[in-house]
Amino acid sequence: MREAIVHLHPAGPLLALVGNPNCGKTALFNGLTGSRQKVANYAGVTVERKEGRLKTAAGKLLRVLDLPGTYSLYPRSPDERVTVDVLAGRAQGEKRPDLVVCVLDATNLRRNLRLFFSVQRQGVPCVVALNMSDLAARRGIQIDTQRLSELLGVPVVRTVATDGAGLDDLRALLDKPESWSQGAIEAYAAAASAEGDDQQRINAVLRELKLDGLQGELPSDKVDRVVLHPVLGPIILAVLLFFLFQAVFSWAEPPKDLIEGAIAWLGEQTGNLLPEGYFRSLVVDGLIAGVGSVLVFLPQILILFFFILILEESGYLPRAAFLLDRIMGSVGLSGRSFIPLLSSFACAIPGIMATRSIANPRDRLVTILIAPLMTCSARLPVYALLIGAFVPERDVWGGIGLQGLVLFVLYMAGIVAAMAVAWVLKRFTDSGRQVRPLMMELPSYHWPHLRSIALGLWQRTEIFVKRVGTIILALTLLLWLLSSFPAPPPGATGAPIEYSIAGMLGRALAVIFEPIGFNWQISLALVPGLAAREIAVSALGTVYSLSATAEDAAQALTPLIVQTWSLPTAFSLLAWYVFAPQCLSTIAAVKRETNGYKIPAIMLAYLFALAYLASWLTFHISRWLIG
Ligand SMILES: Nc1nc2c(ncn2[C@@H]2O[C@H](COP(=O)(O)OP(=O)(O)OP(=O)(O)O)[C@@H](O)[C@H]2O)c(=O)[nH]1
Ligand SMILES: [Mg+2]
Repeated sequence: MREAIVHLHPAGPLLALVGNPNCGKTALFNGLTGSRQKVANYAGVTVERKEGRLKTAAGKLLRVLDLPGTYSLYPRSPDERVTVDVLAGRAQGEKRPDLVVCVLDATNLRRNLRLFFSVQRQGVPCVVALNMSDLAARRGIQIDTQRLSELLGVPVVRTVATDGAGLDDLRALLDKPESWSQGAIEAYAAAASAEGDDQQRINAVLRELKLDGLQGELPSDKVDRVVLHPVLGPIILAVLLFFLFQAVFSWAEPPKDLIEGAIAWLGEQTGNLLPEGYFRSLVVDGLIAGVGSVLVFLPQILILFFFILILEESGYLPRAAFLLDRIMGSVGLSGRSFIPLLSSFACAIPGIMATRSIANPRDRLVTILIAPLMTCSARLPVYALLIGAFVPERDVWGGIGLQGLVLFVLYMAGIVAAMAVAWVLKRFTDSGRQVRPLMMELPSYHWPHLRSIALGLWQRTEIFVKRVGTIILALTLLLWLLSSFPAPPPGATGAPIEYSIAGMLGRALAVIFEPIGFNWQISLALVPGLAAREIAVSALGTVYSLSATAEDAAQALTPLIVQTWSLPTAFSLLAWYVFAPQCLSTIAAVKRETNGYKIPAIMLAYLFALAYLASWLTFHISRWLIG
């Protein structure tokens, strides 16, 4: 065990952050390394190893690993395995850490110390970051860090990861390897002791620190009596979600109008400035009409994320998982799947990654298969465009807008379909019938920090604008190219696009999509939409801008589709977007997570079949109803 004593190599030692889920490891990691990894108030946010760099007070460079949280060194889920493997030096392409910063939640030492002793027994040098010390202090929990350090045999630093308190002390500690190696020697002695003795040691530590009598009601318990109430709880959840969808439409209106106006003005000015020709068409029809039509939806996306961020930070999400556990149980899932599914509202890919915290392999697979049915934020521009164009802006009842209601229904359609698919899958798998009680930690409620919400929204804006500026721009321009060439023969009538490659492709595809009510422009727009769903909007922007014959070329997209599409066509396209696997990166993520082509192939097939069926039904039923 002598080799456990650390030598600082100039190449840079490796430091790993280890601790229970939700104790603040990632917040600490971000503070130490200046990274911006995701932090949220529920267990299982970090599901893979993340690396960063840190400079100590003396200027030494260290590599730092942020790891998924774990309760013990006996992994039950894929994410916990990552941490255990790194600690044991089994992780691929990674040496065993030279130092572990064991992050302990000061408000819950009893449970957190259990992991600490297991880590110490591994013989890796250890220091303790006593995090959440602000919350502990507020609850009257006073911990004598000096005494704790003596009892554990390792240095203890008090930290508040969210505001950076204690980080300097921690950095200073990293320059003194002689102080942490002491822990390793003690750990050697302790290694002889059995696992079963840990409980006694924990009790002894808590007794010494006079923390053993600590119990009593927490502020969170009071809130939970209302939020987890069997009747009130689900009502609060429903109201919350409903309010969210209303807000997406009503709050977004002013900024959306502003952006729309700016883009229209830009198109007009540029159109007047540039001489007639291909270049003007590229800029006005491709760039401004295409890309601009997606950019308009930024406010709505930000409002959605504003709500998601607040839900994540407050600690409400695991509560919602508990409320829905019964319902999810009836379709063979547990509340465990709730957070991965909710994350899929942002994007299916992080949602699919989040399933790594699900211990049961069958549950994990079913959750992966239904995650794409959750309405991701890339669908929002498509939904918002169609709703804005075809659903009148009026109140249904007492301030509830029809547009928000339709959006709510679309989200619900995805959720209901996901539950139905899970239920069908349950019929085919035996283990789906087992009852698995939900064991999930309820974190204490936190007030969301305004700063981290603002930062989160800023990150979202960056992601969106980057998407618009790269993939959406590139594909829109490609589509413009395909739509403009070859040029129509001299003396041809009609819009030039009809003679182009894109025009021909669109008409060929329309054969497949005609039965569900799509015209050739829509069929064409679906193709680049496979790379990113929103591209369908910019593609329609470009295609329609080019299809417009004479003077009305600079018109916005909405009035154009209102004039040319029937209501059943619009509804059918909405139904298509609820189900269709219009996203290649999701398929790639599923392949990665399931190690093969089988599951992604099954997923593609069932989603396409569902989409076609749903659109066909929607188209024909609404045509029959409308007449
Ligand atoms: N008040 C307070 N909140 C904190 C502190 N450290 C972290 N938090 C909050 O605690 C929650 C959990 O923080 P994370 O950094 O995501 O926790 P984690 O240990 O990485 O969690 P997993 O990745 O799920 O294992 C977030 O809401 C943070 O904002 C702290 O010292 N004080
Ligand atoms: Mg984390």
